[in-house]
Amino acid sequence: MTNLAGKTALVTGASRGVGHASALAQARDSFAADVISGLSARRKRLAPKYFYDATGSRLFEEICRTDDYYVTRSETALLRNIAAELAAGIPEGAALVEFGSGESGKTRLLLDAAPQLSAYVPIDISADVLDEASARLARDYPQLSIAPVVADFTGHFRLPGAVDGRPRVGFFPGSTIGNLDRDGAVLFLWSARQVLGAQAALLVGVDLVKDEATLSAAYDDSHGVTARFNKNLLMRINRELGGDFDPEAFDHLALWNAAHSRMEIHLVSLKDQLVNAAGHTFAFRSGERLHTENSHKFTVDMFTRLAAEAGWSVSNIWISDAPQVALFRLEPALGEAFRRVPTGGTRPESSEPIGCPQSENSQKIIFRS
Ligand code: AVJ
Repeated sequence: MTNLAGKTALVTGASRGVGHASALAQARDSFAADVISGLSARRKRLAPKYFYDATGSRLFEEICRTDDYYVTRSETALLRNIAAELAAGIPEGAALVEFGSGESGKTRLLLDAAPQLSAYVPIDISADVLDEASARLARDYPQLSIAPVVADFTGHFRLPGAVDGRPRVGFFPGSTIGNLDRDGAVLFLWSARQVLGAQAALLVGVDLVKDEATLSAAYDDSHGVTARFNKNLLMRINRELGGDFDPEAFDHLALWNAAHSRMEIHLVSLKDQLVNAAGHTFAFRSGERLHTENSHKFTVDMFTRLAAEAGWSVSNIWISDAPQVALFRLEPALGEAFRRVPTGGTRPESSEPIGCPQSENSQKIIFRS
């Protein structure tokens, strides 16, 4: 680990397994492979991680500023209000580990409230975003060691050796966990527990189930920003994989899937058409959908059970003003060392013994604006 303060060059290279150019080439290959398999499937689909090229990231920021998309607004207000309480649960000298850190915008609320943090490990798949965010944080928090890791946070990675021996607090805000299906969420939470170790806590931001009108407006905002965000996926395929999608020939569709407790977004073909991309030709029937995102919504009970399946117990829950989102504080559940593997995946390598006394104030729900 290196304290970036006062340095002219960032040290993110140390955490990268491959050079930048070859990482880019690899990313393009897996995008192509996923487009080919996703558009060839009987039910066409593409993973939401592909939304976030430079244009898509900008459009997402724009979504967050719309009146209809409440998730970011509610969560930021909540974090601001409970920052001191969150800080009180962070041990002296702890390392803050953020999964999918992006611009690290909300992180500052925690860093400001918890000067006892000695290190910050932002993990993100985009090296450029990570470099920029790390440089700004190094300038603004000179006492903090910053050890960025370029990785897909749903995959396997190691924490930088220099956070060894420090208590770790995981941070996963933004309701990003809602993008994962149930098995994926359990597997992620399970891996996070392995990575964070025995003395860990994990702060997770989760969107709550609410009335359908509020949900639908959030995923089909009146300014059409979410529609543009969704269609940018087609433009990205055109740009990067030589595609010839006509974005006008598709409609943005947001719908509430009650059976799975999730909002879904799709692109609906407005006519029978053939589209070329990544060296292949794909047929769309009129009305056929390309499924681009799931955004799961939880009740407090649902998320508590999900976390328990991954070996975490809930020590605190804070809930924002309406439209409500929640922040869960999780601790490793007692007796975790004896639990079996979660469903739907293989057990990630375990390097540390698990198990830590359960917090005394478990299940305290606090409603905060
Ligand atoms: C960034 C995954 C939390 O699911 O609400 C916003 C993405 N998609 N509008 C979400 C998103 C459409 C967002 N997450």
